[in-house]
Amino acid sequence: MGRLIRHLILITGLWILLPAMAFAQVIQNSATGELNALSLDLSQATITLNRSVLVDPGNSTVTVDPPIVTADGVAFSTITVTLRDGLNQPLVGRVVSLASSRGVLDVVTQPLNPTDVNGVTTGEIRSTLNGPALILATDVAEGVLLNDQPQVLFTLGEVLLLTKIVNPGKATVGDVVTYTVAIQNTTTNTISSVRIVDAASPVLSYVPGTARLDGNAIADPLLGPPMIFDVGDVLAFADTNGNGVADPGEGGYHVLSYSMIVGAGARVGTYANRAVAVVVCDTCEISAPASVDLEITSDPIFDLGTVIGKVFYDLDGDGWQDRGETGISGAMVVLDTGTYALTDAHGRFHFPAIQPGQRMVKLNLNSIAGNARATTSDKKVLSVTPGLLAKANFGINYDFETDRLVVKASTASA
Ligand SMILES: [Ca+2]
Ligand SMILES: [Ca+2]
Repeated sequence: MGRLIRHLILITGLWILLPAMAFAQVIQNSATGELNALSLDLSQATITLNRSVLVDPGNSTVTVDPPIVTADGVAFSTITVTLRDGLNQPLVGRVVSLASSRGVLDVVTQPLNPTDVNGVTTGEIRSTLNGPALILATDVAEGVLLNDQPQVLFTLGEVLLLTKIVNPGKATVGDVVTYTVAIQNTTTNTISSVRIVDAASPVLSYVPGTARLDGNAIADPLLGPPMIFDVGDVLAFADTNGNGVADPGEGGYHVLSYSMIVGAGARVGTYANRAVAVVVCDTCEISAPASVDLEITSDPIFDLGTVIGKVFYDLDGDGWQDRGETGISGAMVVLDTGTYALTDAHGRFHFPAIQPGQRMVKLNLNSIAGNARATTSDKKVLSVTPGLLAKANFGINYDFETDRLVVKASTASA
């Protein structure tokens, strides 16, 4: 007679047979051993202690990969459920049921197996319906809904092609520029209720009343940020000229345009402006993002500063140009930007159109005849302010002793 192995649980002195899948609700003793008709053979029995194995809906996790799926009824997201107890230990051999927050509108494939040794089991979700679905996972035996409810976003895929330009491509503060977004349907389906989400730089402001679709005025966008333009239905692609793309005048081609003004907060630099087409939800993207750069340049009168100064013969060496102390012509003064200026007949120099900020001006002593030395520092750091003058004067004196030596030496060698 073959041996029958059973899981036995001792409750109030009685041995009761339970299916192998049973789980414990409380701490208890259990024994696995040989059962014969008369008594348990304790010499063959193994005794194990099981602790409580209640699902902890907070410690358990539910993840989806990928989180964004094309709503074609074929592409799917894998749902991974990890069941854990209150001590964060995996729960093994448990049946998990999956559902979508949108119910039967989505196709959910239930896990094929109970949770494995790591407490993990997986299922799938696919759909033909655009929009977000939340994943609901339940431990069947206990009827516990897990806290994690990750979102799977079903989209149409990248069915539209956006191309964005800005005109002009360079601007200064106060200028108005016009953005144009070409929208091309790559499918022969009409795409309903399309919106263009435009993440513009905060230094740019939409000019009210300038939104146009195919040349016709449309409602101003939601200003956000980001701005959201409602462009309605994008018609099916109808390739009249047979070149494979939607061209102006063909079905499936639309143009959105709008103007923006460069705000006072704009600094010199490049500002990218990103647009993407969405349906159903603001993140349900149905195009690749289209981006264009706007270059903000300086206004030479208002945005830039000027550095002026003098190089002079500082007879008394006090660092100031006093009466009778003349300017030195032809001296080279170098700016930290790499540009340089030569002093005029009066020892004056100036650097126009200088970027504001801390700038260093340096006198090149080698550019002055004789053994010149500076009575001031030969370097000056200036705070250059937009639209204003910053000044740096350099005093020069000569070391006559050295000069004489140099003159003697050169005479001797001549
Ligand atoms: Ca065409
Ligand atoms: Ca002086």
